[in-house]
Amino acid sequence: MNEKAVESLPTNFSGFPFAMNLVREKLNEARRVVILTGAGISAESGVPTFRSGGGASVWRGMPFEQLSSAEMVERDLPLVWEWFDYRRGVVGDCKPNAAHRALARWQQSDHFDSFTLVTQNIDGLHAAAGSIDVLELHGNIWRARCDSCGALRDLRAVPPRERPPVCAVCGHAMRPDVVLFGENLQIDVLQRAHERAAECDMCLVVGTSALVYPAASLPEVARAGGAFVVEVNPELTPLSALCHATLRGRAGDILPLLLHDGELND
Ligand code: BV8
Ligand code: ZN
Repeated sequence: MNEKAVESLPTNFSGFPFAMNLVREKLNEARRVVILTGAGISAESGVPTFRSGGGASVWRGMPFEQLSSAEMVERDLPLVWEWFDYRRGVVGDCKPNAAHRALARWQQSDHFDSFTLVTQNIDGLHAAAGSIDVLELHGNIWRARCDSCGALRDLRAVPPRERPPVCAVCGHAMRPDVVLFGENLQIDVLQRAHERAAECDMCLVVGTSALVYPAASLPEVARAGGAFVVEVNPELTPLSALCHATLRGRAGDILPLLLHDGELND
């Protein structure tokens, strides 16, 4: 399929088989790839999503945006720890699915000159699938952080009753190492994601409702930089209209089919 034919496509073509072949073609030609994932990529692992009825949206009668907020850390740190201990209990037995594994294989295949995986997820499943250098925009549910000296602790090494965990360096009460609503993202992580998005030639957006900023601005940056932008999601999102192609389906079904090299697929 030649470039002209692709450029003449309506900007948001989602006729499935055609779109799949087009995306496969573009992905195999791509040299600098950025992948942005959200809760949807972990849905098939059993991790509840937030907004697509996945069950992570309300707990003890409070919406998750209120529980996962800077204000709640100030107001009731013990409750924030209970909320994240509950979430860790849910995520603890979840394993990477075929979508996580496909992305890890793409990275290991060295098929691309540059491959950047950016995730909004805090479940750690990309690393568990073998992905490395994952840009975790919103932190990681398996770590505690000290807001006074910046020290980190792996929560798998902290006794469950030690709540809040105590900083081993300065003795301060620690909080989850997760970016909460109303908190800034780690600037170096966000900057790296932004730079890669601006210079990529293909951006794949997988399993996000594209409502949370600044994460949701990355595909916009990629598009403005001339990248071919693709969405993988069973539902339409505010991002869909900006994409060159939307693959309406589940990440675990679609991602393993996208990269030609047979041995890469699940
Ligand atoms: C910031 C960690 C600057 C916590 C998360 C008022 C005050 C302060 C800030 C704001 C404000 N109003 C707006 C803002 C900005 C705010 C924001 O964007 N709010 C939104 C809701 C409007 N952003 C922030 O606060 C950010 N910081 O702006 O700093 C600042 C500082 C001070 C004051 C002002 C500004 C920080 C945002 C980070 C918040 N932390 N997570 C936790 O996990 O508890 S965000 C949270 O939402 C998760 O990380 C999650 O990943 C993320 C996005 O959700 P999704 O991943 O998209 O998940 P969702 O359930 O929504 O969608 C799932 C999708 O998957 C669906 O589309 C579904 O169709 C699809 N799907 C389902 N199954 C599958 C599938 N797809 C593929 N395959 C499948 N099988
Ligand atoms: Zn400390």
